[in-house]
Amino acid sequence: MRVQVAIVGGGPAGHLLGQLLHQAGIDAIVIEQRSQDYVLGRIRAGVLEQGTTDLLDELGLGKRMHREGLVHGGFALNFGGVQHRIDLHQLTGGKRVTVYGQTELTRDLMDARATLGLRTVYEAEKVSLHDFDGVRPKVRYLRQGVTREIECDFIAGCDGFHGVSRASVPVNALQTFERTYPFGWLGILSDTPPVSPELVYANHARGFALCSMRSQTRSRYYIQCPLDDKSENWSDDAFWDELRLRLSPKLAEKLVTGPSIEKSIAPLRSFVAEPMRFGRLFLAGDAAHIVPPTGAKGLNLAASDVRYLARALAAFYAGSQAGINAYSDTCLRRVWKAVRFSWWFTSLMHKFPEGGGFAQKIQEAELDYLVHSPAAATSLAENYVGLPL
Ligand code: RFL
Ligand code: PHB
Repeated sequence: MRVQVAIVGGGPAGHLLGQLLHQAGIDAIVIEQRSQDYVLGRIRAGVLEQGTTDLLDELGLGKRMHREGLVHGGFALNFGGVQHRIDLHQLTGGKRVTVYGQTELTRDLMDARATLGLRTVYEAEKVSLHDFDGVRPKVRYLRQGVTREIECDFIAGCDGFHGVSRASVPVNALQTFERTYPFGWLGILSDTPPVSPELVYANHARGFALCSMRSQTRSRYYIQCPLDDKSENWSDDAFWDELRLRLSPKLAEKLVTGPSIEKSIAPLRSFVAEPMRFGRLFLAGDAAHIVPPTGAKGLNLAASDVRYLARALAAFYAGSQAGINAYSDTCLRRVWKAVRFSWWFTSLMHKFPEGGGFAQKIQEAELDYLVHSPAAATSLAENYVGLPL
């Protein structure tokens, strides 16, 4: 089989790119190693920047998001027993974020792909990438015992942090930058009303906590936990008790608890691979970079990467190589700013085992500065809603 672009990975990056390429009249196939249900079963991001919601609108896929998503003009910082609101809308001249789960966004993209009759291969095994240093790259995979080969002009590596795309680039052609953090996030999903109408990020001597949501009746909560912890070690009651301890008493009082419908631990990491292009292979989304979830940037970065990539490929087919040549540098300028912000917000909000009293005092001073200095709050707000594309 022959296509113009083979997209490896059917997460949000791969599916968004598929839709953008279709809109540009470029023929693509999505090759995903898991089943559709498995991909939709992963509970991940919740907050979309305006640039991401605009992208969905440009694709004509924003209808359900506008109906069911929750538009937020602010969020809260909870520390020292008190809650402070960061007014995103006012501080950024009218910008907002939308709470709409990654699962829902991916479902909308999958449905659109199916309706348009665009090709997606699920449960592709042993996916491998070939000849992308030349002009006729190939992707091979095994499906139902048969090996298939797809010949293409370009490969888009949208297969996440553990995928095969980045791993296929010769090691000496990539430079990687990494920071791991000495803790993880234990997350819980429950069919209970959110404790607050807007997200709450809490800094507490016992560790970070985040109150988020998926709808008016479904909540998503996280607490910082040790890296070697296991979700099985946490009963629902133990989770709720610990969360309550990390929130101001007034907020803790309002917490409605119930059985968890999902509970899992995610490690935190900052990682960037440079450049994001090798020959005719382009890396996009988590395949190229990871940020800790504190700034809610990962999915949004994946969306901005594929937006640049789709434009670059459209320009290529219209006769210009300028876009594909600039792809990596253009993405990385934005990526590094999000990496910086996510690292900074993570450092500000978490308890670091090695930090001690000094680190705690510095965090308290910075939080106090943030909520009393419009200049500091504006910097936080403009990064949170998303830097310009
Ligand atoms: P994904 O979502 O990992 O999708 C990659 C897809 O590739 C498939 N794959 C392969 N396919 C073929 N062959 C192979 N060899 C393959 N290997 C892997 C995988 O099965 C998968 O389907 O990457 P993508 O598309 O780049 O999307 C990135 C986002 O998923 C990620 O950045 C966000 O979820 C990060 N994130 C958040 N981002 C936000 O913007 N806002 C948030 O509020 C937010 N919260 C979060 C998050 C991530 C979290 N976790 C669990 C890491 C909260 C959490 C807890
Ligand atoms: C989420 O709802 O899953 C979520 C929200 C904000 C974050 C991270 C995760 O910063």
